[in-house]
Amino acid sequence: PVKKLKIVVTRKLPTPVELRMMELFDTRLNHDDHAFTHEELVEAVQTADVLVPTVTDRIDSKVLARAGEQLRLIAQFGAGVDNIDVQSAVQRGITVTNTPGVLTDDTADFAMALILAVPRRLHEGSRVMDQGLFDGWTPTWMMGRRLAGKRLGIIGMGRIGQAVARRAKAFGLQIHYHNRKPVSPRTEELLDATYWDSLDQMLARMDIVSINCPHTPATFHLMNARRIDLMKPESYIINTARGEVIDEAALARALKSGKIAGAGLDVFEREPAVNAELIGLPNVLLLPHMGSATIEGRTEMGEKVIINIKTFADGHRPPDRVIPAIL
Ligand code: 8YV
Repeated sequence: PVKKLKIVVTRKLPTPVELRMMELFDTRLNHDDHAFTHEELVEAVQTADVLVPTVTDRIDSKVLARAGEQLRLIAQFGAGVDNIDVQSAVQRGITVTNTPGVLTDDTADFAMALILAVPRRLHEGSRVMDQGLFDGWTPTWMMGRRLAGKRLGIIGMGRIGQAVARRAKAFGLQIHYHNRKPVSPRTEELLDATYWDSLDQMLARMDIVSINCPHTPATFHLMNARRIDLMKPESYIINTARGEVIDEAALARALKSGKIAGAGLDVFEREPAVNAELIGLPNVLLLPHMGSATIEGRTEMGEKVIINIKTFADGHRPPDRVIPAIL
């Protein structure tokens, strides 16, 4: 009976994942890998038993209002589910799942790469070489900032935040964090991490701030102009989570005027659009949402999607069910 389950996958996924899906379910793939339009999403929710969307699909209440009775599961390929109106889906009796865990290390590596790269100006050095402008070493050229002994403030101490903390600790950074609530005393001790109930107070004292929280109504523009202003002029901001957590226009202004020293951004408020003011700034390293882009990670994300669908189809609770109340 599972073979009869109609699955619509909105983006091209790693080939082994697609092959397995075809084997197990009645699967419709997106061969040319275009981003689904609103109309295509509506068509998909009217025909599919299971929709497999990604971060690029906006499954809002308008799309969900058009869903047919047959749609039972939205099995997101991705950890973040801010593209889905989960509340609306659940109210309609549609289960939502995601793929946490398997992209933790890759995303944390990426955040750490940015933490290492931005203060040491790797992007600036690389541009010099690409443009053939290296005309000799001098003792005072391309001086960056040392990491060891500095304070890293992590916003969002979930799986990825903790994985960033473990890496950063090995580089001699002091770990601070802000979260809705403190992590367990054991985790805090292992990470040597200091909890800040007040984000404002933490921000004023950090050398690097890393965003690792999901985008929810509560975290939208958490880093607004006022909060960015609290940061030290010699501090850096790193975002591998969601662009919406930072007011991008306010950040661009702060970076241009030297209110903060630099930024490493892998995510943007209106992807794929990037605030034009951010482009070309020497103190900014921009990347096109690559945090979880490893062959292993993307394959395991696909495997998780399959497990969620299979478990659901077998009449059990899928392992990665998203519960709206905890968002
Ligand atoms: C993916 C991500 O690029 O999982 C997430 O939340 O942002 C990334 O891992 C994307 O979600 C794929 O849908």
